[in-house]
Amino acid sequence: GPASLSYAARAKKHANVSARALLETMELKRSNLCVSVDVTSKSDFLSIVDVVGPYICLVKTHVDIIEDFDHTLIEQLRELSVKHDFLIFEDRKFADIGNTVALQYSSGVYKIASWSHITNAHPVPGPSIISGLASVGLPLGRGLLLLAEMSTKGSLATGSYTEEAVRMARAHRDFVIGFIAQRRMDGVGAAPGESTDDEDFLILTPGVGLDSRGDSMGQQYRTPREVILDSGCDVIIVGRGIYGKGSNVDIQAVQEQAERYRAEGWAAYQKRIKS
Ligand code: 6AU
Repeated sequence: GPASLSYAARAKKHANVSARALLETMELKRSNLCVSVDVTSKSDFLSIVDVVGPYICLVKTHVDIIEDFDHTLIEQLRELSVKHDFLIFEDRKFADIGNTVALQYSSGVYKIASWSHITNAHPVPGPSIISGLASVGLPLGRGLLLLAEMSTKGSLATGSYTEEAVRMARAHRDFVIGFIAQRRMDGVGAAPGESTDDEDFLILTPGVGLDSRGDSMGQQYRTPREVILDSGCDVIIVGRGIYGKGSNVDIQAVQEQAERYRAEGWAAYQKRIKS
């Protein structure tokens, strides 16, 4: 399956512009690290993105937590994405009817579709959430991830819910490029005899930490090696493990942690494709 192929080989097989660009960037920068920059001030956000930029393939944002948000933030984020060559993933977790999510994606204060290469959605409303978002994102070359599983204790996204999410994605492979999940989804939920050999969904995995096994609010962490080598996932998403927990950002420490997670994630990938 795709887990044994190089990111470069997989890039060639992807029709979606954003999936291809992500895989090419991963290969070029030797990085399967996505940093989740969940801070509330514009200046902290931009200084973290600038310092982790060289080590990442993707920046994940929650723009709606930034207190002093304005459109210069997006302009500066785009400049940094060109300077350091990474893609942008707004972690919006859409979860409404098609018409509403199309408006939330295209309009409002954030106009997410105009700057975010990748976004994500909960499959809970059914296939109409994909067609609603695709009506906005596909003409712009954007890609969507479905939340097939979650990293939190007691998650309801398991079993037949996860299988149904994968079936929904399979029916919309032009726009759905993969999943937020904890393991590979190759063949999950396939009918008996149904061939899924040609599918290659990207697995982006949060809940990654080297120095902690969880937080006090239900988050659970695994190491890059457990995620990439043992579970066959493609991208590690790391937030507090890199930017820290206190209110003051130590920019030197942020750089060191980004380097450390990049190296761990890449070593696990190299081990995987060689085995
Ligand atoms: O590394 P952390 O725990 O500081 O941050 C993890 C990030 C947060 C969450 O909103 C997000 O990953 N996340 C997601 C995503 C990416 O969709 C899903 C999930 O199951 N767990 C999770 O933590 O920004």
